[in-house]
Amino acid sequence: MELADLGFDRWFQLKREKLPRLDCGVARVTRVDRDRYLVRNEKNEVQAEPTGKLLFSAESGQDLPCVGDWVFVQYYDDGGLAIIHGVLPRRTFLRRKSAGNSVDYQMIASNIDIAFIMQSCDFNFNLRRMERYLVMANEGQVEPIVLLSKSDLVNTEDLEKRISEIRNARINARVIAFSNKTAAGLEKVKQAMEKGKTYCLLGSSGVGKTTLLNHLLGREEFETNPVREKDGRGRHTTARRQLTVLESGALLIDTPGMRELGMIAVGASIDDSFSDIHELSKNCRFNDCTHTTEVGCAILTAVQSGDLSEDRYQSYTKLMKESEFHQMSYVERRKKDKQFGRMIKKAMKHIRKRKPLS
Ligand SMILES: Nc1nc2c(ncn2[C@@H]2O[C@H](COP(=O)(O)OP(=O)(O)OP(=O)(O)O)[C@@H](O)[C@H]2O)c(=O)[nH]1
Ligand SMILES: [Mg+2]
Ligand SMILES: [Zn+2]
Repeated sequence: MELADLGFDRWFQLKREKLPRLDCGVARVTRVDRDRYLVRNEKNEVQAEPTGKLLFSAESGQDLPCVGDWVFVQYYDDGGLAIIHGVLPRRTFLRRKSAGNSVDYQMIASNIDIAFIMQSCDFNFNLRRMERYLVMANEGQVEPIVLLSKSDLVNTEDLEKRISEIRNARINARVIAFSNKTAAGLEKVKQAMEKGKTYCLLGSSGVGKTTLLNHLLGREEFETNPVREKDGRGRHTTARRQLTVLESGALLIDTPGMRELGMIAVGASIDDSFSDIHELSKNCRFNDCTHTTEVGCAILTAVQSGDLSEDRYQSYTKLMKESEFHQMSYVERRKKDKQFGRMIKKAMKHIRKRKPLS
């Protein structure tokens, strides 16, 4: 295997040449398990550890290696152990807001050519969620393809309805419906993948990401589990992100199903995902229009006249609000939280006064 088969192309070659690390080889991170890594080189996959310097100089999680990264390595133990000295620049990335209080990002994967945003045709189908994943891909310069899995669970009519809902929401990404069960559409998924290119599976737990990976591998290598019967939710079977080389030569990263998408991007990429709304906003009377109450707001006018669907308007404002919230510092957030808490308290008092609890 050559590094090119793992996705190392001219772009990375040029980056490498600019960095004076003649004493190091390069390898690709295929798996991260806390501070233990697996990297793959021309010959094999080996355990790897970052240097203390790399660990301590990292200002945030984003500075540490993630799945898909190209890293500078030195080998020990006859090539059985790799020490990671640094991360090559990332061409593209997928990241989300970290859980908890700090204003920080968690890397999901890097150097991805196409993100497969997967939703199953049954309970999991949700346009708002889809939009969030699209924003995430967009922010990291990753091309998205929407995969609708479990097409065997709905009839043709319902499937078409889902697809037209996606189109009505002005989502222009390519959509492929498929079934792991009947293999319908699977050929299209395969055709969308090229040798040496990297793909990442994203989506809720239980939508069938790992089942698809096994299918493309032609063997049941990775664990899958049935969804819960009562609500169709998955059981969070996959615990780690992992890059696998498929028979076809394409590279596929499977990820654990995400609980919620706390990831919110910067305004610019929201505008990209809502380009129709962004266009409208240029006609608002005020430059700093918040598109919520202003007179002369072109977006509100479009909603009123029915040119813009109310649903789409709402998901836009919701995303904007969250994005503003996430970009605030921790202190600002606490303040806002408190203000919000006070507001609720006041409102509750008011309600109780008018309608005494019995
Ligand atoms: N009917 C039907 N079931 C499917 C299909 N694809 C996957 N499943 C089933 O859905 C369940 C969950 O599949 P997984 O592949 O484990 O889901 P996952 O997305 O990897 O979930 P996490 O690893 O938890 O994120 C398994 O029981 C699969 O057999 C499909 O196309 N149709
Ligand atoms: Mg899985
Ligand atoms: Zn406006």
